[in-house]
Amino acid sequence: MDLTIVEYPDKRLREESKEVVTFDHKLHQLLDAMYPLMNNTNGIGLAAIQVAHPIRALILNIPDEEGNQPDENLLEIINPVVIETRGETTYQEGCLSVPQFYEDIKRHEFIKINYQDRFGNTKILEAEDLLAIAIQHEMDHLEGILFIDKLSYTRRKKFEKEYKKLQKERKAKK
Ligand code: Y12
Ligand code: CO
Repeated sequence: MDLTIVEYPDKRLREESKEVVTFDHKLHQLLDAMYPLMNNTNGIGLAAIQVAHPIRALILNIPDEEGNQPDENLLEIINPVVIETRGETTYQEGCLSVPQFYEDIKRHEFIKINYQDRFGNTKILEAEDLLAIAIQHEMDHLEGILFIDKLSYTRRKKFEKEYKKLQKERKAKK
């Protein structure tokens, strides 16, 4: 399966992702194709909508203390629902759909979710720190929300100007 990352300001990123009801080979094929794309771009999280599949599925691979991302750390999260949150934390986030831009974003420090795995089995996950942040970032994608939507008015204005310039430079390089 050939996948490419949809980049801001593409309107497809603004769609609300649909619940996954069929846990079949097609879903597994999509998840399997998302991994290499995420790994090859140094990503730690990717939602299906970022590869033009607006379904409630996301993958994560949080680096360990040495900065490695072994396959054992891979997480597939389907149809997640938040059941508990606690605390507040700020982290400099980036997104594969908004290349070359990073900004401090406030999130919950702890999150407990209910979700399904690729076979439709229900699971519960308690997460803190970077994993909790990544889950919240990716779950926002399922609602068509990007981390840049959380910037102040002035910061967003500055971002739009800088991003347009970057896009022009990237186009010229191609
Ligand atoms: C903390 C903060 C954000 C998340 C969401 C997942 N975000 C990512 O995985 C971002 C990856 C990323 C990778 C980049 O590197 C390449 O594309 C090679 C990158 O750099 C450029 O765009 C040049 C930007 C973002 C989880 C946890
Ligand atoms: Co993102």
